[in-house]
Amino acid sequence: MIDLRTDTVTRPTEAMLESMREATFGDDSRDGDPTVMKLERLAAERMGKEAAAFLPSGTMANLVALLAHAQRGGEVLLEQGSHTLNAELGGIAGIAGLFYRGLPGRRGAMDVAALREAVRPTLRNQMGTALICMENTHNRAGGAVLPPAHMQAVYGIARDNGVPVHLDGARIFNAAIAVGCEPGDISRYSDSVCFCVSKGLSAPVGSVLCGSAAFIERARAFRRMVGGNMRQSGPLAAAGIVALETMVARLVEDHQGAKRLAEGLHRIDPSLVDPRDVETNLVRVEVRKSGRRAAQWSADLKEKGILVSPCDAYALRFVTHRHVSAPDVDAALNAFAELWTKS
Ligand code: TLP
Repeated sequence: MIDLRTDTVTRPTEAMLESMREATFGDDSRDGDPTVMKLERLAAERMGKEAAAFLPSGTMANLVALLAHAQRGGEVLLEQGSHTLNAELGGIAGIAGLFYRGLPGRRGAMDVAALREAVRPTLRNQMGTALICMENTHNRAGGAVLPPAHMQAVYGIARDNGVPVHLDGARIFNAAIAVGCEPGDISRYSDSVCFCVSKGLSAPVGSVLCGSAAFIERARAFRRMVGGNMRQSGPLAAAGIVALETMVARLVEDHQGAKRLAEGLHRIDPSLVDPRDVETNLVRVEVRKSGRRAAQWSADLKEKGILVSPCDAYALRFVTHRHVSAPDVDAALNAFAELWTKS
């Protein structure tokens, strides 16, 4: 099977397994654990923030960020295709008690004019904006990178209005590699940022939330509240450290694989994808022209040994990662081409 469903399927490297065996086993929830603290320091440093907290997942990191930034009943402004609104099962409202407004966007970048109109103070008769969120890279927009100038504009509006900004940087290292900058050059346009070590960076589990020392102190309390304290999480943090120290630069290979895939699909039919839109390791493929739904496509591809995820009724998502080689990409293209000519 060639697994193009997601980059979370990446297995730990030998160096990670070795570091996990040698890790400390302190109780992170009681006295703290030296390996977890090391990962948190490293993460905060990379993101240019004062402090960080290690969490079990990106979903929980976003939830804890919402809880730590915003009071119940406040309004959160996000791009309408964001992962937080579309794939985190409504925790923003159901758990954090926040009202939200999805703003229109282009390739994951919210419309700045719409943001300017939507942001508002709390008055006697209206709830105000409690938080603005961005996502970079943007999952549903096919791994699109937010232009730094866009992030700067959003952050400027937020600051002018005294509103904090959270960045869902689950794949911020992919964004940094694509732009050719440091992740800190991206996270500087946010007050908090979370990223995953469990995706293309290949660690088995974990996300890190970074921000000011006071924010992270609040976040630690909410992490405990939602059940995110992990006790002897040293081995998981150890793998995360190896991920940060050794697995970032190679993400460029995943981006090259995604480009190769997009170019091949474009040759099969230009309606499937525009390779110019593929900036990182996610490829969003529009299969509407075939008349067959994405779920059907994914079932048919599975029979040919290719796993992909439907991401909309008529769109598939192909994700490249460490276990997908150039010949794997070509095999996926051949399988797709056969099915396309039949449709
Ligand atoms: N994304 C996953 C799942 O949605 C399936 C994926 O395969 O892409 N923010 C963004 C932008 C994400 O893409 C994800 C995970 C998360 C947050 C949540 O991270 P986890 O899965 O660790 O809770």
